[in-house]
Amino acid sequence: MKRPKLKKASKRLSCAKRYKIQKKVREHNRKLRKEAKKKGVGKRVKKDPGVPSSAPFKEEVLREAEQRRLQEEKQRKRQAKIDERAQKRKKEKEAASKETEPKAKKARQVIDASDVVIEVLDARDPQGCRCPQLEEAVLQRSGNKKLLFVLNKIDLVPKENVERWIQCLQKEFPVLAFKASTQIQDKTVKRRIVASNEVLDRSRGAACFGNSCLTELLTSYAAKTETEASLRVGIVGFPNVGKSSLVNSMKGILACNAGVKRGITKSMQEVHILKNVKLIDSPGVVASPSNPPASMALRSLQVEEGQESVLEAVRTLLKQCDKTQIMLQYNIPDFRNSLEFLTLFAKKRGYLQKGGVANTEQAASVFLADWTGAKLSYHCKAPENNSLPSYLSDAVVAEMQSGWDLTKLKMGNEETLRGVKFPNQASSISFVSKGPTAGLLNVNDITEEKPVAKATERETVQTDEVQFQSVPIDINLAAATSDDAYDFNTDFK
Ligand SMILES: Nc1nc2c(ncn2[C@@H]2O[C@H](COP(=O)(O)OP(=O)(O)OP(=O)(O)O)[C@@H](O)[C@H]2O)c(=O)[nH]1
Ligand SMILES: [Mg+2]
Repeated sequence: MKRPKLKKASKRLSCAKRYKIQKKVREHNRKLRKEAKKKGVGKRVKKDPGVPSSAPFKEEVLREAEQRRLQEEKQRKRQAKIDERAQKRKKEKEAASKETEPKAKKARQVIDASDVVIEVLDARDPQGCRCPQLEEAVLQRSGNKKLLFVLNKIDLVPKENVERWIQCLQKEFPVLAFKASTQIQDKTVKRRIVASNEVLDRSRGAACFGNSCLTELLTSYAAKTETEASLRVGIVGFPNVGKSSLVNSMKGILACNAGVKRGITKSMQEVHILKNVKLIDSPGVVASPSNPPASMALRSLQVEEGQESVLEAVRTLLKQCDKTQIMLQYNIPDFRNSLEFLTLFAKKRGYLQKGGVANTEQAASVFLADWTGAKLSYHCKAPENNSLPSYLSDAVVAEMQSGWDLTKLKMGNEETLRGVKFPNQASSISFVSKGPTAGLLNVNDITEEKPVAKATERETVQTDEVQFQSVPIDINLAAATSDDAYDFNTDFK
């Protein structure tokens, strides 16, 4: 209000207005405090009073405090690094599970990166582990690449069978018999496991055979190549044939992750085994969906990726073998179909769900793991006179055999066969191989082959059913329960 005779109006407020403003400010501050409390912002941290100058041992106390601070900082940094690495691993895992195309590419990458390609074959079904596309790709690549077969897991096959397979396969490529060590657990300490060491060899799995022969072969080949760079040896093959175990056995330490689960190796990994030789471990070759269901059950990652039920895979496998041998191997009574087999197997092993119901899914996973893992002994008959595949000619065979010290290889194989403890024929299941398994090496194959594959697969399933069943039926075993009404006699003759 402007008073007369004065230039400026007074700034004085009326008391009511002043009190009103003060009240508003109080309310506002209270609101801020309340919000801060809600967010968890605590009270102001008390200032460190420090060490008074008059305190005795002031220097020591300060030094101790400084050390504690440094230690805490170190701990924080370490934790941050661990978190960062975990995050990175998680991202890589997610990326690997998403990408399907590069998986097919990786086999080609390994071939391109190698001077020598080792195709690892499971001795229980060597023909089934061969991938014609991969072999052809090696032969087509420039640079005089060599292909070598390694017959792994020979300890799970009768001796005569291994010998026959070596004779059969060496008509095409040089073959080396191998038994990888399945008990290398140490990532740092190199502990060569010697076969004659009775203490270590008690469990059979620890010993490794064929590694010295392979080392000698590769070193002598590396010496012949006259290049300064080390010899690159690509290890390829279908999942679970023992590629990583072979690398570990050659190195003597756990250099690559290996295990019963299929598809453990997700990327290429280089491992120096000698000064001039390095091995390249690789993920398993992707099996084409056009393969017969039995080959897919053993070689593909369909079950792991959830594209096929384990029960269906077991059903397919059981059809390929003799029922009596399965009964003897698993020590279970007669069964009429795969579901009954799995129920008996689950009860025998104690795989039970709530209420004592047999967990057939778990039983099926264990059964499948037996067939590709390190335990079950089964074998396929080697063909008497096998003709060369279309991509091989006598000249190519001679070229592939040249450069290797074949007498040394023969002697090495004989020594390996003398050392390994083989199962006898009677305790090994005889299995009917479905022949070489087609693999996907090109990204284009995946998109091109899928529709055709589906049709072929259906056809194959149908022919299987005609062969093994009196009436073709379509049973979804995954959904079947114990009281599902279907003809039990249709599965087995
Ligand atoms: N009994 C026996 N088991 C073996 C032998 N070699 C490998 N295994 C087992 O076979 C399983 C598969 O071995 P891996 O070395 O992981 O096979 P991989 O080919 O690298 O498999 P992916 O990385 O999934 O492609 C493991 O359980 C090994 O213990 C062998 O010579 N004898
Ligand atoms: Mg591996």
